[in-house]
Amino acid sequence: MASLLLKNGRVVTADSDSVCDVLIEGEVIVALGRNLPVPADQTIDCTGRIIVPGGIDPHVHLDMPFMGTFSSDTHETGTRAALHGGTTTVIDFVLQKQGHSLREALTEWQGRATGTAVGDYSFHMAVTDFNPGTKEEIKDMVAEGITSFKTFMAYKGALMIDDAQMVGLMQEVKKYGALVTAHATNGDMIDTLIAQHRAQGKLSPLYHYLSQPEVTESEASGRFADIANYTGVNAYIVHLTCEGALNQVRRATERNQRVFVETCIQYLVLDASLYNDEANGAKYVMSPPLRQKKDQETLWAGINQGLVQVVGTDHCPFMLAQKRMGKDDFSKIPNGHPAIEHRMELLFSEGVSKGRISLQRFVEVTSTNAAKIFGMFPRKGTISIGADADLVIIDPTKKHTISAETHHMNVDYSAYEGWELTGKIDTVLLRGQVAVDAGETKVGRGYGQFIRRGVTAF
Ligand code: DUC
Ligand code: ZN
Ligand code: ZN
Ligand code: ZN
Repeated sequence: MASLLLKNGRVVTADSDSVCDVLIEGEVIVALGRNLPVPADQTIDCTGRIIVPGGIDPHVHLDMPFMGTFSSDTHETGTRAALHGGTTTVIDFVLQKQGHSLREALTEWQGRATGTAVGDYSFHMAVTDFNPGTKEEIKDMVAEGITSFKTFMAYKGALMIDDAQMVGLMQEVKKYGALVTAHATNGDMIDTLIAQHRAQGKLSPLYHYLSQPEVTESEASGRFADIANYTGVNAYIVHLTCEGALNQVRRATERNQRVFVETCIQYLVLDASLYNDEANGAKYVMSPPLRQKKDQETLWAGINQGLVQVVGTDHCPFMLAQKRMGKDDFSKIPNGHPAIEHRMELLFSEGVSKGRISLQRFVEVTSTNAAKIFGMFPRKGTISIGADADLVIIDPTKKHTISAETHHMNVDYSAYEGWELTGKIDTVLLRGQVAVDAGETKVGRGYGQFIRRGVTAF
């Protein structure tokens, strides 16, 4: 079996931080320690560099049918771009079609990802039509290693479920110790505001933002937490963006409930002033929309308070030509923004390098917490003997600039064009293989494996 030795790096996990060597045999880590006296087939000198667990992005939409088109990254291009940014595992969303079974949807998504993904992947099952047939299928999905069930409280007519379905789904999912996640925004209220703005001829991207005020998210977040508390199911709010919503989670903790919270990198570093630029606003049309500076401060604080456990991306890229579908009407702009490649470097630069979060928090929110919440720990999410050798080697002082000219995502703009970052990912290992080195991809189409998950152990 091929062996690989990482010499003398600063190895950081959620609960340790020390300079040591990491020995890998085949796909897994077999030894950790100072000056390991082993001859290996290959050695990488990591002196002066940081080694963290491979990133896990639990919120990506690859090749997803949405708003009359498909997100532009496939499982191949999206997972390859993820690897370039240190994310070795992604969790993508399978969407049940209303009136159809979960199994049908899963088969369709397996057809897209199997043999094409470059990085490791798993699936959440988005339940868009909870009926007696779906209820029977929950157990079946858990047996497939799909242990998280996504709900949309918005996008009525396509994805949204109502509260009656939410209660039923939670009661069923709880039986298996699995997790219910939510896009927690009030779909009826948003649809009303969209209709009002359109009727008034208010059609620019700014009105996307103004159709989803903070209350639409805080109300739904509170409602989701309340129903989850009643049913006792493990609950997780995806892409939480704002102070009002986080305060609903804070309120839930006062009755000793735990609601997991994910935010996404864009909500930490971008704000709603971008919607004032009519020409470029569509690039930032996503749901929920970007918020205010005060919300960014709330989210950074939430990370440090342990209330926000995960930083994902909601990666859902669309080409500029797709974004132009909504050039005369914000409600027709496909919602989503590209970030799968830059989540870790952006968080490292804006968070760790700028002193907002510690390196260990960085590891927790980019990898370890997602591994625990989504049932992949300790195979994924840490650096320990027996774990998959998914490792990221970072030069903490190297500077580089983000550009669509050099990124690997299949999208013709960058939401972060020209941003200069401090800290660069030099090398990425996935299951013991050098997957990316010095900007080159070293593993091919189909290297990525489906990761069968267990239940939450956090
Ligand atoms: N929000 C987005 O911006 N895109 C995909 C789905 C979603 O909820
Ligand atoms: Zn069918
Ligand atoms: Zn969403
Ligand atoms: Zn999403």
